[in-house]
Amino acid sequence: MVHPASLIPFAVRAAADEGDGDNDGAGGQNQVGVATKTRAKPKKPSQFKVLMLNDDYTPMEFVVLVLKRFFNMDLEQATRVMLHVHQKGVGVCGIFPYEIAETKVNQVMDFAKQNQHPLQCTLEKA
Ligand code: TYC
Repeated sequence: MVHPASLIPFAVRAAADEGDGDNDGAGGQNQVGVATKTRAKPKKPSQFKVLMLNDDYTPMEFVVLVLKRFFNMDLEQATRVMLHVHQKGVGVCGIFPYEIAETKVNQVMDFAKQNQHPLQCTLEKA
């Protein structure tokens, strides 16, 4: 990955950062609360797998419906993933940034509970 700072010519960076560590370009003479500090090494948001777990009671049709509704799969994809989980015990529904992955897990668990199925869904760092 190309570091974003390396895209800025050195002379420009040196002029912008007067070296007092606050990156505000004011040499430490600035007012309180000017939030201009940038992260030295920007982190790309970490990704999380949403996993579906097998059980003996949730109907296959319900799992297919969940995969279509919350993971935007078509019938063929959803059936393939459902059968994979049924046979192997666990399968990946998708990979998302943490907050989206967490939301999907909650949506699936709430929907399963509403319908009185024991279907379990969880997160794992990708
Ligand atoms: N094993 C379930 C059955 O035979 C079907 C099932 C598939 C349940 C996938 C959960 O995540 C699951 N009815």
